Amino acid sequence: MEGTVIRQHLGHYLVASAREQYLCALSTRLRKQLQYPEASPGSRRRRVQRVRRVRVTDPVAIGDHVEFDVGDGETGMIRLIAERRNKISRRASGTSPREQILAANVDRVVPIFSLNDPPPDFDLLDRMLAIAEGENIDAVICINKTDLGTADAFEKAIENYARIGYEVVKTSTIDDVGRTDIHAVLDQGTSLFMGPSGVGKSSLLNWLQPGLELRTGEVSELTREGRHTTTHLELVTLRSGGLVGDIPGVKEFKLWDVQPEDTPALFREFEPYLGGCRFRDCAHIREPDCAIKNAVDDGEIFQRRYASYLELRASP
Ligand SMILES: Nc1nc2c(ncn2[C@@H]2O[C@H](COP(=O)(O)OP(=O)(O)OP(=O)(O)O)[C@@H](O)[C@H]2O)c(=O)[nH]1
Ligand SMILES: [Mg+2]
Ligand SMILES: [Zn+2]
Repeated sequence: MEGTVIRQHLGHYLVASAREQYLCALSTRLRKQLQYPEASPGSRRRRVQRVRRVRVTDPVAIGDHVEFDVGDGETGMIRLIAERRNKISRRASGTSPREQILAANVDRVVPIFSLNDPPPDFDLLDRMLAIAEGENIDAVICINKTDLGTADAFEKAIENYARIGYEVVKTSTIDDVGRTDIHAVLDQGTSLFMGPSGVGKSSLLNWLQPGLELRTGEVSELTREGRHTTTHLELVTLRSGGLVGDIPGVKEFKLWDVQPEDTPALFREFEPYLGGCRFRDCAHIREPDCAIKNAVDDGEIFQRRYASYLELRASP
C-alpha cells in the first residue's frame, strides 16, 4: 500500500491511503536503513549532507509518501519512504546534533506571528524564513490576533517583509478577519504552520474548518507564553483540498546543517548585493567596502533583518 503520513506522534504514524487511514509503525531495521535525509536538488546549501552519519530524531515526517504493509485491522508497517521533494528541518534541542524533520514535501511555510500573547520575536521569524529560503520553499507570513490591536512600530516592521517580497496576511479567529485571504493561501498544496506556542496555529485551523476540534490552550498570564498545547504533528486536510501542517509550538529554530558562510543566501533581499563586496569571502560583518553593510546604511536593507543575519551567522 502507499499513502501519505498525516500524523506523527512518538513513533506512531497515521498514514492516509486513497481510501483508508492506517496506524503504522516502523521496524527497527528500517529505521536504520532509512536515515538518508538528502539535500533536495533545489537546495541552496552548498554542502550535501553526509549520507550515513546524519542522525534524525525520527526518520518519518508528516507529508512523507510511504509504502507500507497492512497488518491486522487498520494497522501497518512502513517499509519505504519515497524520495522527498523537500523538507523543513531544524536542529533538535539537546546537546548532540540531531535533525528534527518537521514536515516533508511542502509547498509553503506559514510562520504565524502576533503583536501580543505571545509578543513578536523577529529573530525567530527570520529563522523560519531562512529555513524556507534554504530549501527554496515559498513563505507567507500570517499575523494572527489582530483583534488585540496593533502598534506603529509593529506595522512598520511587517511592511518591510512585504517590501522584500513576502506575502503577509492578517487574521483574527475572534473577530473573523482574513478568512478569504488565508484560504487563498492554504487552499492549494501543502502548507506548514510554524511559530511559537500560543500564536493560534491550531485555533486558525479550527476556525477555518468547523468540526475539526484540535486542542487549543490559553496563553499564560504570567509568562505571556503559550502552554505547548499541541504535542504531535498533524497534516489537516481542508475541505477545499489544501493540506495544512499543525505542529507543536517551537521557541527555537536552530538551522540544521547550515554553515555560517551559507547564511547570506538565506536573506532574500541580500541577493542583489552579493558579489559586490571588496572581498570575495566577505562575511558582511566588519569588512570595509561591504555592499551589504552599505545597503543597510542606505536604508535599502532593513536594519532589523541585518541584525537577524548577524545573529544567525554567529550561531546558525
Ligand atoms: N485574541 C485572540 N486570541 C486568539 C486568536 N486565535 C487564537 N487565540 C487564542 O490563543 C490561544 C492559543 O491558541 P492555540 O491555537 O492553542 O495556539 P497554538 O499556536 O496552536 O499553540 P501550541 O499548540 O501550544 O503551539 C488560545 O487561547 C486561543 O483562543 C485570535 O485571533 N485572537
Ligand atoms: Mg496548537
Ligand atoms: Zn560584504
